[in-house]
Amino acid sequence: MSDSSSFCMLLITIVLSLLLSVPGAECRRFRLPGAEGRYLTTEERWFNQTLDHFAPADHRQFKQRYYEFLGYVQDPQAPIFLIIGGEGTSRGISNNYIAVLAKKFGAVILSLEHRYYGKSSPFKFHTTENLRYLSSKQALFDLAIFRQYYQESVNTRNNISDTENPWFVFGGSYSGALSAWFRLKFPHLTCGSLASSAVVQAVYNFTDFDEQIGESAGPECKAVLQEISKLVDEKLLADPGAVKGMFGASKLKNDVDFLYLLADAAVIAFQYGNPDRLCSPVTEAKKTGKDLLEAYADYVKDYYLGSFGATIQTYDQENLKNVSVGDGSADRLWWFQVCTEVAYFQVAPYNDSIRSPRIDINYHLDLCKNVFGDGVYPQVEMTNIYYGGTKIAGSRIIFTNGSQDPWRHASKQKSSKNMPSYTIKCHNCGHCSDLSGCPQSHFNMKGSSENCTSPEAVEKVRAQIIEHMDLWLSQCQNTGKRCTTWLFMIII
Ligand SMILES: *[C@@H]1O[C@H](CO)[C@@H](O)[C@H](O)[C@H]1NC(C)=O
Ligand SMILES: *[C@@H]1O[C@H](CO)[C@@H](O)[C@H](O)[C@H]1NC(C)=O
Ligand SMILES: *[C@@H]1O[C@H](CO)[C@@H](O)[C@H](O)[C@H]1NC(C)=O
Ligand SMILES: *[C@@H]1O[C@H](CO)[C@@H](O)[C@H](O)[C@H]1NC(C)=O
Ligand SMILES: *[C@@H]1O[C@H](CO)[C@@H](O)[C@H](O)[C@H]1NC(C)=O
Ligand SMILES: *[C@@H]1O[C@H](CO)[C@@H](O)[C@H](O)[C@H]1NC(C)=O
Ligand SMILES: CC(=O)N[C@H]1CO[C@H](CO)[C@@H](O)[C@@H]1O
Repeated sequence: MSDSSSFCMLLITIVLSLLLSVPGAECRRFRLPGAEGRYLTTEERWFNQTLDHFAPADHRQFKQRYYEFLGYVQDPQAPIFLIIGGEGTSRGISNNYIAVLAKKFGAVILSLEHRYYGKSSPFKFHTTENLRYLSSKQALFDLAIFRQYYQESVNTRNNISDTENPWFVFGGSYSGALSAWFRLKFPHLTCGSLASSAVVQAVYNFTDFDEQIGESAGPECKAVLQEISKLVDEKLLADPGAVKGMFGASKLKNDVDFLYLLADAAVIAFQYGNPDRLCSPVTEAKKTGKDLLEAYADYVKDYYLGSFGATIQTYDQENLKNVSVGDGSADRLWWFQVCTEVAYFQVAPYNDSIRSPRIDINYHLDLCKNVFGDGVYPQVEMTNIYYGGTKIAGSRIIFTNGSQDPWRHASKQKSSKNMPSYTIKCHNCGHCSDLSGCPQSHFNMKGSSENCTSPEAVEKVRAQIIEHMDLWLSQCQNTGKRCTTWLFMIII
């Protein structure tokens, strides 16, 4: 780097740190409560997308939804931030930490809904046959085609050709993996990637998941959770109706569906940064000799099924068989991706598990078969061969993970050349805390870290994200122009 460009970088860095305020991608495995008014835009736009990118003779298309926000743009050469939609409905561009970054870099923000989810479904019915174009590979190609289309339309608008804006892609969780994979498979189409809590490693037998819950809970809470699990297992054998009734889950015919609900209810406290909401009442009940099952049932009903917004149907295999397209479709769609590509089967470890040992590999395989039919099986090895798993050979990808998040064991947790990895360590740092704060929520405007037990831990990683983005974007910018633009912006 020349002296003048270092000086330029220094100036930019100073200005950026002055402009710094605080923290989002869709980063969720479960529905979060509605968040009206928390979006930069919810104005829908549509794009004609190819249904099957791998069959040149098939010209079928479908309408894919996207969002566009231009409110921070000052310059036609502005970076373009593409937020990758994940396994849920995409309702707009959230006002999370990505918005903060976009403002800082004067970027265009785009967000493309994932095929099949929300309003971007190619079909009226999600039969197994119709789901065959639902895969991460097709989704990455969607992003590439969309990116080309948008760049061309920008050039047409500006009456220029042969110019490319620097693109940067973002995602969290599954879409965090897509963000890393997009940079890997289409490096010429994006300058860099932020892959927050990115589950890049497909895992068949995901025992680390339950083990992390134990670690995040700490020995005291873990022991109580284990005791609760044993009690539920015993009661389930003696009187399944009674114990399901306690949790308001009588609808669940399959006992293990019910056990999965109870396991997830505990997971979510740690994944989304609310550990004390679970551990305080159950350890208190243990100390005071109160009924442990009742204490847990209260937590599940008040918090998990209550304010958090999870539903019983999500766990009901009968409901997962419903092929109608509707609000609940995401559950079936995500299970299809799980059952074909990535597994992440959250099984009980052989020893010392928190969840019931009845949640095993066979439960998952039976679910895949029951819900989608014979022959649906996760091609975990193929997925890891195709993308590289944690040995992904990409560049300019930032990986972040939250210390308490069980999903981090499917992420890349070690830095390597040109792919820095950061762990945000704090008592309630979970899934995508870098983008959405703690407890992780769309309600944290600009991704505020104020309620993280260590906001400094979050801000430190954010400062590192900015440093990498700044360097990479400047490397991708057409020579020289950028610094002038920034200086110009400082003056005004
Ligand atoms: C998308 O396709 C439809 C039907 O073929 C067509 O009417 C529409 O103009 C297309 N939209 C765009 C943006 O190309
Ligand atoms: C675009 O550029 C062409 C060629 O330079 C010129 O003739 C035309 O008027 C321009 N159009 C607009 C809208 O600027
Ligand atoms: C799953 O992994 C655990 C721990 O690594 C191991 O004990 C168990 O045998 C594995 N189960 C299967 C079905 O591969
Ligand atoms: C299937 O899903 C649709 C759309 O969400 C819903 O209207 C319908 O009631 C469901 N069918 C059953 C049997 O639950
Ligand atoms: C099972 O877990 C307990 C508690 O962590 C440990 O003390 C014990 O050694 C483990 N047993 C085996 C066979 O790994
Ligand atoms: C942090 O917690 C306080 C107290 O519960 C609450 O009033 C505030 O809105 C929270 N901040 C964020 C960003 O969620
Ligand atoms: C880059 C980084 O800090 N990675 C850490 C992620 O978490 C694992 C498990 O705690 C650590 O071993 C890594 O060092």
